[in-house]
Amino acid sequence: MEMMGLPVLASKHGAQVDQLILYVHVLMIALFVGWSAYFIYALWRFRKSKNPKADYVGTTTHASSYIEVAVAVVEGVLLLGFAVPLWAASVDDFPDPKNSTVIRVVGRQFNWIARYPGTNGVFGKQDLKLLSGNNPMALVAKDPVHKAEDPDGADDVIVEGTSEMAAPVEKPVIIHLSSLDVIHSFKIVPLRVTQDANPGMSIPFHFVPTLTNTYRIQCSQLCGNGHYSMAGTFKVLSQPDYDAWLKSKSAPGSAAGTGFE
Ligand SMILES: [Cu+2]
Repeated sequence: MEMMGLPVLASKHGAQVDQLILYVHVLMIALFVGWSAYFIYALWRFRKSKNPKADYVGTTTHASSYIEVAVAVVEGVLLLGFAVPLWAASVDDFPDPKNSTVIRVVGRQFNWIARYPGTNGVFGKQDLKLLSGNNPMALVAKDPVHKAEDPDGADDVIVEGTSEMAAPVEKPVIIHLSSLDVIHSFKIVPLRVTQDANPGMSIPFHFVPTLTNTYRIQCSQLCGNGHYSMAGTFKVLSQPDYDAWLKSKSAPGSAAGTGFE
């Protein structure tokens, strides 16, 4: 893949994505070279000096039909043999949430908010009526009046304002993605993930990060005049580093706590 100049690959399914990109490029190169050669041949073969009078019968060979069929077969193989299985695995074969890092992510103009279920592993309840600037996740447990109704949400970790997220390496990550305002798109190139964030919808997607590093989250839908600044960081850490990271975000007085109490 290095010859294609693709960015570093840091997720399990990403190899299949890169493979498909390579195959599609090989087909496109073959078509480009083939059609270009035919174009030049036609310019020479049907030049005016040798063909002063138009031939109304034209060519009688079926070579072009066979080539068209061959191209369609190759395209069919790419679609049915590679693209569809990859897509099916992305939308159907979800890892067990119990063995995954589950994150709820909300995009808004112009940053990302992330919520982790906290030490009990259970996400707190949400109630749209409680949505406000101070409670962008509409959490029951973060509302001063209703907080006693949902003890599960009390330990939820919310990272807001820094667009920072993290997950342990070699463990599946499931992200439930939504938006507070317009359509955004959550993209991390080295992890080969891109998913639109739609207001009113929660869309899950999954991946397994394979390389510890800090990656850039970018918004890949033009979502307003601050779109360029809608970047975040996604840290892939060792399990102990991740545990420490999550703890630092849940500590009182950390960035995660601001605006709710
Ligand atoms: Cu955006």
